[in-house]
Amino acid sequence: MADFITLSRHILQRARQHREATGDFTILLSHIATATKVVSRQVSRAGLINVLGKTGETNVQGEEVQKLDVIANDMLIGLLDDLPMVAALASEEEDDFLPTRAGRLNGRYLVCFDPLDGSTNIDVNVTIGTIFSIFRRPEVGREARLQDFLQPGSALVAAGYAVYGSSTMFVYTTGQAVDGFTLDPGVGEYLLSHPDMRLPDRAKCISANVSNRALWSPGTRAFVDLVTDHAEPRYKKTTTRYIGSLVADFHRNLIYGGVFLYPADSASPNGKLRLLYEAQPLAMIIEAAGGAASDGRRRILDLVPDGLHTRVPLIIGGKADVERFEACEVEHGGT
Ligand code: AHM
Ligand code: MG
Repeated sequence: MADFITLSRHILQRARQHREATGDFTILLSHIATATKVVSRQVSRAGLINVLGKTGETNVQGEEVQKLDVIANDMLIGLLDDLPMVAALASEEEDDFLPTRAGRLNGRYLVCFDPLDGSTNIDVNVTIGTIFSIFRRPEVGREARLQDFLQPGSALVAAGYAVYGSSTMFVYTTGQAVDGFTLDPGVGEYLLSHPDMRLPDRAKCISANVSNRALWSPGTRAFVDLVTDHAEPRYKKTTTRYIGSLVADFHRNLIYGGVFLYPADSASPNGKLRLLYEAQPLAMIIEAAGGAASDGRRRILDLVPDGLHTRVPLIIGGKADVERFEACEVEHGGT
């Protein structure tokens, strides 16, 4: 254990190897990681927060009982607001972006996050997570503008997530490799446990909400049928797994191999998931791990959001599977 690698040490090593050689970037990532540790602790007490919440509007300390996604959002904003290298934040929980207190004029970075992904699973003790991404902003010396956030995912400097499951893990990439860390609650540190995560080239899992089947395009139905019919060698042993927390479904598929889809459908022609907070960061990670991400026709990382909360269809996982999905849409018809 003498030479275990903590997340901070790892970030520093990676930052030295690549473009982001400043201490600023290391401090920023470390703060995001710290925020996820605090959220992890709150998540592990979720049942107690609910119990206390039911007894009244205030807890034993006399504080207002907040929903966990609000707590996570406030935690990230609170920790990042004080960093001079961060100019502004965009959160899935906020209507507008938030210039920071310390870095609004001269901060070089913009941070986007989904503070607690998988909100419907919070109250039932099922894995949830936090997703984040970091952009460099085009110009410093002025307050951030909406336009600064509307960049393609290919411009991301880093992306990652924390997943609050049987253990808490932190996974991130700066584009070259994807590394995973497990939180040792005794030490209070993320320790490197999954170095250089590569997506296995096998389709062990397919993840989709099949209750939307009637709304899917003929192409989406054809793809899901061909996978679950198990006729082709690649899909002989594929199994269906759907948690309903994107970050948890994604994490499992990254380790086992597979494809996740939340496609366009007749009720939601733009899909459900958000380009800025969910699709872009996970697309950066999957590509760095050897996989692919598409909206059904185009590479996710090439898409430019037209607003902070732009939604996008997402097909993400093995390259062969994402290409197959796209081919099915062409052959059988898209939305
Ligand atoms: P959230 O960010 O509010 O939690 O919503 C996004 C979630 C994803 O985590 C998940 O993949 C999807 O919504 C599940 O949607 P559905 O319940 O329609 O299957
Ligand atoms: Mg989400």
